[in-house]
Amino acid sequence: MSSADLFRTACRYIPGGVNSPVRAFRAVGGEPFFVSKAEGSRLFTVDGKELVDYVGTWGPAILGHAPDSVIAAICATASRGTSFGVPNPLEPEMAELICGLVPSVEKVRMVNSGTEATMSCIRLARGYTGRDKVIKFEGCYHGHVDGLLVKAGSGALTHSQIDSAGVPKAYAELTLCLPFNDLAAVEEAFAANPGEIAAIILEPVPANAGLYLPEDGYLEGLRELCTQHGAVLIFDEVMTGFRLAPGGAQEIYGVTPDLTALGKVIGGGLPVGAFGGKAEIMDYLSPEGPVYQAGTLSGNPVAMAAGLTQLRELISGGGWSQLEERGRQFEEAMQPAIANLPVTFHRIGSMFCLYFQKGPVRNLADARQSNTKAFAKFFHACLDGGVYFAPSQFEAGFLSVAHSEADIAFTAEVASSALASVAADIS
Ligand code: KE4
Repeated sequence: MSSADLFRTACRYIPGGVNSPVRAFRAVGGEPFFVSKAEGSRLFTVDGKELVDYVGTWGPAILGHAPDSVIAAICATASRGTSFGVPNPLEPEMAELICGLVPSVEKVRMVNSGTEATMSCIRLARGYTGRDKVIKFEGCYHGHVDGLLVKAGSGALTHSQIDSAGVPKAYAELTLCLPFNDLAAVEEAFAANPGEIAAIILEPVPANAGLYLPEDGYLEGLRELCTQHGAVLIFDEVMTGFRLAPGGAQEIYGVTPDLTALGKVIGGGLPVGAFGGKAEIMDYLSPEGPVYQAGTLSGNPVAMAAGLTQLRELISGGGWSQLEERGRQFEEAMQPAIANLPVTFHRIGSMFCLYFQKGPVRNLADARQSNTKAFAKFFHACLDGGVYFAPSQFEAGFLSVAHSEADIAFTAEVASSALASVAADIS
């Protein structure tokens, strides 16, 4: 069946034809293609097209798709049973590896998605502090947690549902949503809500409104304010964890959160999330403490085997220096095409974003100035040329260890002609 046929059937039985909104191509127009196989840096569509993939299933495919070692580990482990509902040896193995790679994580609990990880961090911070309010930042996306779907990024932003229907007003009122890179706004929030703020949660490198970076001193300032006011500092590293560095963004910026949410890379493509941090806080979790959190498939052996194998291959293969080198090559290759256009290219490690505006882009308000119509034309021109970027201006792009220099050269060529085709729209 063709993508069009499959999508028709999907729309009959699945809302919007997709199991996650960002996949619906609503922001760029047209219909999503369906993939029959993915390998290395490539996607193979049911229509016989081959694409260089810069979405990488939104981050997990850091080694590229279907690495031999990960597939072998999944098959071998699954042959011994897929889930026991009883502890298995790979759970302490994964926990020890995560705690070894992320020094701020003294104890960790596995869950099944990034959403579960951030939701659990919030509940834990509230239980630990006895406070209810939470500070988040406009444009940051932390999964579809009720209280965090307030001025959220990613698909919520793409579909202009940054404050989702179905979230009770009472929940939203407990969420203070502030502009990113504005420490004064955070100081004012603490002053206006003395003793009421349980936590600050943020993406240390926001990558769900495109990709922009924390300004010098910003993360350190948040750390100081949380310490001063007795609030829990939560880094949502679901996307940046184990991607930007072994210890994630907190290693790059040298700022230590109290709790960290993790996901994507640690599942090797299977459904996995995790959250961890100070043992003093983590021990508030049931059965040790009064904060309840649970999951039927949390720590299941197949997902643990996939994640452990992927992380170990990253470590043994020096994956992070390869990712930085690929990212540098990609940025260099794109320069000639973007040099004289009013676009803004951001990159950190293997994550990047090309904003269709002259910038600067420091926060959500800036990001929303982008020419999303021009982005949509660029996206389709690249797709027609064999390159798949995220189908929204408000997402990041990802390189993997599997992207070759030839992939990058090919991509720069395709992107260059795609940019030429929209140059008139943005100049
Ligand atoms: P999941 O529940 O989708 O596993 O993770 C939620 C999440 C939490 N925190 C951050 C920083 C995230 O980026 C995400 C999920 N990222 C999006 C892509 N921007 C997932 C793609 C999708 O929603 O289909």
